[in-house]
Amino acid sequence: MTIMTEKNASLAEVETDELGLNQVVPSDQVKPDEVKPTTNNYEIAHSKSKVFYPEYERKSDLKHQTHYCPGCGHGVVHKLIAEAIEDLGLQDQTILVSPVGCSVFAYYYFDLGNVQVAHGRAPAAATGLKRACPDKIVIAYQGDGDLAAIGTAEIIHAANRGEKITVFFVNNAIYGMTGGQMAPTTLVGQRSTTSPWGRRPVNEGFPLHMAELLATLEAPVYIERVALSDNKNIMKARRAVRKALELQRAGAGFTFVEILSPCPTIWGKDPVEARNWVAEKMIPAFPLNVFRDRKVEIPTNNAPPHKTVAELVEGEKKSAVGAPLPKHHHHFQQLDIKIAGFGGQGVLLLGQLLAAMGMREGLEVSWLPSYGPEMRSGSAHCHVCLSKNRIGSPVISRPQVLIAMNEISLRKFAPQVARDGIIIYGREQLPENFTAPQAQVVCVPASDIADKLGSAKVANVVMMGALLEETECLSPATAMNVLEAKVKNPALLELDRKALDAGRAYIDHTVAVGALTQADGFAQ
Ligand SMILES: Cc1ncc(C[n+]2csc(CCOP(=O)(O)OP(=O)(O)O)c2C)c(N)n1
Ligand code: SF4
Repeated sequence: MTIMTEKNASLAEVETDELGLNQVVPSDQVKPDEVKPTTNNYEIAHSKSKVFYPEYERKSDLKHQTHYCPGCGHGVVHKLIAEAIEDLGLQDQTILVSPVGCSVFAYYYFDLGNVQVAHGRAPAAATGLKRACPDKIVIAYQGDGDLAAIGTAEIIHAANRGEKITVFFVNNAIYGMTGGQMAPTTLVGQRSTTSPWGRRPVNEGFPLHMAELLATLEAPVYIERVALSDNKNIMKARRAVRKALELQRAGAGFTFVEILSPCPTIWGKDPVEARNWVAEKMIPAFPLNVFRDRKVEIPTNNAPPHKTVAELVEGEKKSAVGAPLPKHHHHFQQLDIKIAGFGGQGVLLLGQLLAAMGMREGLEVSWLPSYGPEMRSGSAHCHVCLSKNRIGSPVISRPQVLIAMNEISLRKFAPQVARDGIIIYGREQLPENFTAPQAQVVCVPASDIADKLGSAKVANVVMMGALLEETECLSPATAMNVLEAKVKNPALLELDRKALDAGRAYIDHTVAVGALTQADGFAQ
């Protein structure tokens, strides 16, 4: 299709895709045999936005078509968003979070930073993106099933926190992608596959009015409902989309545009009938309105001080002990440690202490706990990463070191330990029939040692001493430094000091004289 207005672009050509979006082939690229005679003195007035990819790679034979049905509102909304981004010059700084639903493939069309997230989670993902990259324009694009059903919590809390994101909410009153189940926005009396009798408030409740609901919150700065029912309303929708993005660019808070949108396929209508249905049925049920348009003053006097973790730890380190720590040589790029036992054995605390020590020694660290519902005597374990580089994931599936405080943990996690890894087991002897051929095993009767020192509670610190001596991963001086910062009771601190020394000494002396499964302290 070629759209021209009178001026001088005589030979440029425009190809149309299903969005009603047109791709311009500039006149200098039109091959001679493609040139069709046209009226001279015309210029192109309407073309496909540069914010769309020139070709869509989802399917090789549909490079100029989207997957949307003819007359679908998603195509129109895509066009409005793309043109607004282009006109505002935001293409290089915009991140689009696409949902689950018919618009799940938005990232095949928009040439932006693209993130596709799990059903309903777009506002949560957008929150993380915007907070991590405050200079970016972050858009969450969602359908009504996605936003108002599975994602109800995410949208309400993102709006309530006043996240500086823009949400475009495409309300077509139905679950489109999955074949027409009832959505929270399905109209009273509207039939769907899951309400074939028509929605009855007595059974399915009333439709959710998300714009009105969010407008009860303090934080949002802009909330408007628009409709794709006719050209006039589409122009209003165009303005609303632009306004939301402009507000975000200006640093304002949460902006939300609900767009009443046709779904001809599921509604069983042709595109024109579907548009009319938006006008005749949807707008009376979901009145068009600007529900919020004001800058909200959010008190900042109680905002927490912005300090990095390193700055906070540095402060704590200075106040804990006067002398600077000696520099410890780390012989690893990354050390993955799993610590497991019963709740109450100090398993999680031991992990926290190691992470705090790693931070003090300038390492990247992570600590991830995992425990059952019981506070005491249930099983508990934690994952600790100590690394010279940024840590990709705190989840450890192949630990290099396992600290097992009881037999259950030993049997459960020993098979996970990496080849040539180390298992430190908190008993004097290994249980019968236990083997871990890929790893070295060291037995340390931590509870007995702790008991002799005066408190079974410090068994975890005994294990820490054993770990430090066996692996030399962190410095004992740092361990004491961290304990001094944490333990305020001098008697308990003294006990911890003894426990740390006892764990180290056990590895140094007792293991060497054969108190373990074999003379050098290592199992077969
Ligand atoms: C966790 C999860 N639950 C359910 C689904 C199935 N599912 C996919 S899309 C969809 C509904 C989408 O409807 P809507 O958000 O209104 O978008 P539309 O397709 O109408 O644009 C559902 C329930 C899923 N993919 N993931
Ligand atoms: S099913 Fe409805 S929402 Fe999905 S692409 Fe088709 S018209 Fe659009």
